[in-house]
Amino acid sequence: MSKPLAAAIAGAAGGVVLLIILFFTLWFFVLRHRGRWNNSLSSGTVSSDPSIQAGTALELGLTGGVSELSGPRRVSLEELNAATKNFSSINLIGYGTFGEAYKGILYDGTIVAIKRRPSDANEAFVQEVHHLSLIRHRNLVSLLGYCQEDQLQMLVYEYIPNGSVSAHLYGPSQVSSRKLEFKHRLSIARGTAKGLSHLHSLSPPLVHMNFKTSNVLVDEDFIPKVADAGLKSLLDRIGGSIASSASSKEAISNNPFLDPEVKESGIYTIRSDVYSFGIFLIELVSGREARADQSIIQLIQRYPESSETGTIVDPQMGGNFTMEGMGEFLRVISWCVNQSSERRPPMHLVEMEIDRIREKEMSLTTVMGEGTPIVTLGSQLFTYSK
Ligand SMILES: *[C@@H]1O[C@H](CO)[C@@H](O)[C@H](O)[C@H]1NC(C)=O
Ligand SMILES: *[C@@H]1O[C@H](CO)[C@@H](O)[C@H](O)[C@H]1NC(C)=O
Ligand SMILES: *[C@@H]1O[C@H](CO)[C@@H](O)[C@H](O)[C@H]1NC(C)=O
Ligand SMILES: *[C@H]1O[C@H](CO)[C@@H](O)[C@H](O)[C@H]1NC(C)=O
Repeated sequence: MSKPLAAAIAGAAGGVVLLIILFFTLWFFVLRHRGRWNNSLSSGTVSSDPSIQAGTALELGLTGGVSELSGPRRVSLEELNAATKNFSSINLIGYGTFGEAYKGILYDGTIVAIKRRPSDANEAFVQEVHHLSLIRHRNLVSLLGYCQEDQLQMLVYEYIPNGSVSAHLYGPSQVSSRKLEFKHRLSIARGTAKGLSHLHSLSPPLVHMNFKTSNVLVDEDFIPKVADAGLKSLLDRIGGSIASSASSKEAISNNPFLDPEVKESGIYTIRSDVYSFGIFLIELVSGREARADQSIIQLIQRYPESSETGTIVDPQMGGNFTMEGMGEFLRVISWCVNQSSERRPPMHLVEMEIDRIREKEMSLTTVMGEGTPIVTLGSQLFTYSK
C-alpha cells in the first residue's frame, strides 16, 4: 500500500470515528432533553412557548436543578380576569407579603394561585421573576408567570391544593381532621428541608427571608412545598417592601420565626433561614403555634437539659413514636434554634439528619410489629379526584 493511500485511509477512518462520537453525543442529548420535556409536561409546569427558551437551554443546563424548557410566561390581565372571575372574592384564598392571593384557572386549564399588588410596571420586576421562575424543585412552589398591567403587578404560581402545614397542625378543625403521626411529620420535615436546602445550594444561595409554617404548603399526596421563596428579596429590589412603620416594627419583634440576630442587624443569611426552619419544626412536633407560646422555644433551646419531652410533643401523636427517634429529632431542632447563628448547622446537614432519623424511625417501628410496613403518604389515604 502506498503511503498517501494509507494516510487517506487513516484519515477517513479517523473521520468516521469522529462522526460516530458526534452521533452518540447528539443522541445522548436528545434522549436527556426528551426525558426532561416529558417530565415538565406531566407535572404541568411547562411554559406554553418553548421557542423563546431555545437559546438559553444550554446556559440553563449548566446551572443545574433547572427544568430547561420552562421560563416565566407573561400572562395577560384579560386571561387573569377570566381565570379569577374578575378577581371575585369567592376566589380570594389569602393575604401575604405580596398582597391578595386568588385561585384561578388559566385558558389551558392549569389551576394557579395569583398574587397581586398595586404598582406601576417596572423592568426589575420582570428580571427578578425570570430569575425566580427558573428555580424548580419538587419541594418548592413553582413560579409560572407574571403580569404587569393596569397599575397592577401579579405573580402566577402553581396551585397547591391542600393548604398550609399550619392549617393542618392548628387550623380550624375541619382542615386538621387528618391525624399526623410522627412519621408523617418527619416526612414533611424532610421534604421541607430539601426545598430549603435546594435554595441554599444555588449560587449565589437564595435566602428565603420569610420562612414560616404557613409558607409550607402540602399537595394532595401531602408532599410539602415551600412557598414565597425569594419574594421578600424581590420586593426589596423593586422597592416594594412596606416601609418601617411602627406596626411593621411590632410585627418584626413579635415574629417568632425571625432570627434574634436579624432583629438586631436586619441582615438575613442562610443561617437565619435555619433558625426559622427550627421554629417550623417546633410547631410541627408540638402542634402548637409558636407565636402563641414562645416559652416552648426556650425549652427546646435548652434541650436535652430541659428534657421535658412530654410537655413539648403534640399529644395528638398518642405516643406512636420511639423515644430514641423523638430525642434525636428534638436535638436537631435545638441546633437549628441556637441563639448564635454560627452554632447552627447548614441546611444540607439538617436535611441529612432528618433523613437518617426518619429512616431509623421507619425501620424501628416496623420491627415493633406494626401492621403497615412502610407508611405511604399518598393518594390512597384520600379519595381526591382531579
Ligand atoms: C368581567 O368584567 C368584564 C367587564 O367589566 C365583563 O364583560 C365580564 O363578563 C366579566 N367576567 C366575569 C367572568 O365576570
Ligand atoms: C398508632 O399507630 C397505629 C398504626 O399506624 C394506629 O393504628 C393507631 O391508631 C395509632 N395510635 C394512636 C394513639 O395514634
Ligand atoms: C448553642 O450551641 C452551643 C454549642 O453546641 C451550646 O454550648 C449552647 O448551649 C447552645 N446555646 C443555645 C442557647 O442553644
Ligand atoms: C386533601 O386532603 C383532604 C383530607 O384532609 C382531602 O379530603 C381533600 O380532598 C384535600 N384537600 C384539603 C384542602 O384538605
